[in-house]
Amino acid sequence: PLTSRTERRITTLQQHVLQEQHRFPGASGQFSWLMSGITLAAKMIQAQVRRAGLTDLLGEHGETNVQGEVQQKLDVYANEVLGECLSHRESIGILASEENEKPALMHHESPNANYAVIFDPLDGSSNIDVNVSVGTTFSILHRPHGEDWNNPEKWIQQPGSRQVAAGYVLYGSSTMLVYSAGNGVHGFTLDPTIGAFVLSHESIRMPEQGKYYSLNEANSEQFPEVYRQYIDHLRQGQLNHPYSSRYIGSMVADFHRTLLKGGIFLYPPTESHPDGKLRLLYEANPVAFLAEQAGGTAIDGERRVLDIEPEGIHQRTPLVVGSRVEMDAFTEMLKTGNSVT
Ligand code: P6P
Repeated sequence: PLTSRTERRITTLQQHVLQEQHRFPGASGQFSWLMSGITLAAKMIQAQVRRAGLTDLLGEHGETNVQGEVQQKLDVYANEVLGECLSHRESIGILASEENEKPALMHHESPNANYAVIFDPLDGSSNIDVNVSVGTTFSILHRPHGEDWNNPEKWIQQPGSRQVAAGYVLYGSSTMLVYSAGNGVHGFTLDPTIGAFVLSHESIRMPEQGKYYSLNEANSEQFPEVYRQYIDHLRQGQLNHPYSSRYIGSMVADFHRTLLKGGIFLYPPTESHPDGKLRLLYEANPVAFLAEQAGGTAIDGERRVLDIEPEGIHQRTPLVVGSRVEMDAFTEMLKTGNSVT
């Protein structure tokens, strides 16, 4: 065999997705071709995110930059890049984005366009101007049996349990793409020297328990009582050990830490947002899918996030997601109103 100069075997995302491909009945390369659209867009978006302060891509949409051009917000740019890269994937029939009111019906109404892709092109974009991590989320659904082109909403308004794959790109200290196609969660780090996403976190498992809780405590007065009780429980070290608070205000970054380190991330209902702030289809569903694939759980305060029957593309949901010990303790408190220890 060729003697390899690299210390370890390199698995690119493309290779990994091809290996996953066989799990999709009769998908004949459609899924991997679809995923290549997402990775291309991720590379293009990250190139701009890394240069945001230099290219007038910061700031509010509609301002004009020094050349008098209409200034593009980075998430408008990210939305266009994803739309451009994915609309050339004939396996995709429907695209839906946080940025667009309605789902886009792909122009090629080809019979084998069986996938719908829902994404938030740049989640947490209010953090860009202060150089804090942001992310792209994506959720992939299969066309419901018997559905045709007349009801694009039907393709995407399916419970998260029907996702065939989901994931996110985190533009952090490095650029990582984390995804699951229902066979575990796998993390890939972009190696800029070769321009490829390389497997760096294979089969990610959430630890049984972590040491961080993550939520916007400025809203505490507006939380339902049980949420306040629960956070006090953690804060007082009554769940086995003391906790630290970590809140970045970018869901992808807060969830990524929870996925790797365990702990719990919450966006509770508040008086101003009785259904919470996060969106079901392209924020809560992707992270809930990954959390469960990695051994954690995700609920909306009453039921499993992945069981929620969507009624609208942009509907919001409260989200509580994390590792087993924290989630069992929260669920117990919801049921009995008492702490478990
Ligand atoms: P708050 C970003 O705007 C976002 O949608 C999520 O990425 C993040 O978790 C949340 O909102 C932060 O909301 O109300 O704490 O600023």
